[in-house]
Amino acid sequence: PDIRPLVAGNWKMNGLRASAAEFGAMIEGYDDDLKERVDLMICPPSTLVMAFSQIALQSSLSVGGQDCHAKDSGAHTGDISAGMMADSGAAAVIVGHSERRQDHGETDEMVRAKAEAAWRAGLTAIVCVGETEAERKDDKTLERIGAQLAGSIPDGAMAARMIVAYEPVWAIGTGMTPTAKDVAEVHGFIRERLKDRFGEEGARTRVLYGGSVKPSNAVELMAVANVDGALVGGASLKASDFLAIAEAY
Ligand code: G2H
Repeated sequence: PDIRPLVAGNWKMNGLRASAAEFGAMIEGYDDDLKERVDLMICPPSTLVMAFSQIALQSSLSVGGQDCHAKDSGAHTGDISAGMMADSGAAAVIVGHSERRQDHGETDEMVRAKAEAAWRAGLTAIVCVGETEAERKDDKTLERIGAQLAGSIPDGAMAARMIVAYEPVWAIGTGMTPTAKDVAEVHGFIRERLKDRFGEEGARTRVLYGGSVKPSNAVELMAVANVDGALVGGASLKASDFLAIAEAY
């Protein structure tokens, strides 16, 4: 099936109001042609979701959160629910990013509960999976990804509400990227697993590649079979780089 590509920027813990405004001014005028070809999304820190949802009104950008709590409300100091993300203007939320899995001990089960919370709030869940360097060296990549997909994606996933991001942990923020052949192998595997479990919905679910995507490697990575876009970290902070990556489409 024809899948519309998505280039999503993950700002991680970067950006103040001034950077959002600057980014917004740059993105406002982006090429109508580009809008025709690719969807753009920014996932800023929670403090900037509202600011970005204003920017989104002026451009055809959409906005995502970087994480949400698994519960809808309650005594969880410092946490943010999926409903709050939606209320602030987000259309999607990243769950299970390897930095959350590592820094906050998030398990597949927790990620799955967060994805379910995202759906309850009407958000698209962007579920991240990826192997560590040790797992790749041990030839455990597909085994690991298979387990993460099975454990982190809730039953009943539909293409409209679900995005998978493959982010090899060793490629995140390191400047290293897997070869096109390795990306093709993992994305092909993810596609098969999604089809086995969700049928036609799985065939149409977007599978993004993430990990050191930049303007200089975007064309090669985005051309790989079953790569339906990118989740871009560092290079999404600068609007010109972010747009240059989207131009791969
Ligand atoms: C991977 C990616 C964005 P970067 O985490 O999610 O970050 O592009 O900086 O490697």
